[in-house]
Amino acid sequence: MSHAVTCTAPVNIAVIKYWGKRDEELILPINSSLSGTLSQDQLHARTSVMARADFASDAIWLNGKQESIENPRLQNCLREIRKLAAAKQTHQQGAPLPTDKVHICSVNNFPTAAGLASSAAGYACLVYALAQLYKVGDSLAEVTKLARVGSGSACRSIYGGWVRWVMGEAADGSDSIAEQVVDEHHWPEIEVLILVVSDHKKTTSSTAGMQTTVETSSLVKHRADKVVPQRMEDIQNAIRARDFETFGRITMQDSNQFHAVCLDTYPPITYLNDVSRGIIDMLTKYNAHKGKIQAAYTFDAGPNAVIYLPRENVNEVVNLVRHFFPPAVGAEAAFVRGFRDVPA
Ligand code: 2P0
Repeated sequence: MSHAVTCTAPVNIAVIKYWGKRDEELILPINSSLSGTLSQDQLHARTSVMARADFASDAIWLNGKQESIENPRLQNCLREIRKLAAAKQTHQQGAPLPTDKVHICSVNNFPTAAGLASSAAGYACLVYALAQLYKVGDSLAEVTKLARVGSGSACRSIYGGWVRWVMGEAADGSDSIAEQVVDEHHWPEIEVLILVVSDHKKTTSSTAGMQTTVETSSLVKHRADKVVPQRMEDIQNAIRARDFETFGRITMQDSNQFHAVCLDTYPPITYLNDVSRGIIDMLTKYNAHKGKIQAAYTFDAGPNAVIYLPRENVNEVVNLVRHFFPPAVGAEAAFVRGFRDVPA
């Protein structure tokens, strides 16, 4: 007998960035973080999982190509889910046995390693699908913990709307979970514009980059201990109050500090390029010209810009981008999207 589940999960884009772990194995961060989950209409991972007693071994295909199932992060997810399945007192009706082998097929509909949070959507989708398959993860909080051990930022893609990942204090990671701050209906005027500057694979992976940062940067300690806690409070209040001025300022400041921390790392990490810096300049001048913040940029571990902005400013900003950064220059207004519901 075979059991199969297919899910999709969206990308999330942090406005308070996660950068640095206190525990590499359990993926426990040195600071809390907060993100908006995008609509899954355009940027998503789609994962199918199938378990059968007669499969010879576990196997995984990513974007149509078979990859090693021995990836330690993947093994951690599979082991934790099977442990939960085995711990259920009675075998769950309609679920495979924990000993059945599983085949996993996952496809991203966007560049996989260009700093567009592909691992977040990928692991959120994988873990959600496996939890459905094995009928474990009784609460979404539990599922966020399972997603976290695949990739830290994945825990935030389990919810729609605005989501915080609470760093937690426990050494076993039991309180390091994602929680929804407000759902996707709370601030429907906000849109997300993604400017694809490059779809090449990034030069320094987030995992390796943040490890070097924790080992060498003094700025990151200051950031984690002294800056982020207050910013987490302030941005949640701004989101709840739909205060775009405060939200936008903190978003841009936190992106700037994350990239300053990258430069404070030794050897330094550079994710932004000249086009990224040009986009920062353009939006800084646009906001100054308007006399208040009308659009807020943020950059992850790559040169691509993500712009949060009220819908009424989308056309104006898209026209500015087209004027100053035509495709030949390197940026393209690729996606305009809002928020979404939980994985489906
Ligand atoms: C974030 N990033 O909060 C930040 C901003 C990149 C810059 O989460 O090692 O791929 O798998 O836990 O989750 C990228 O880190 O790293 C990331 P792992 P992950 O979205």
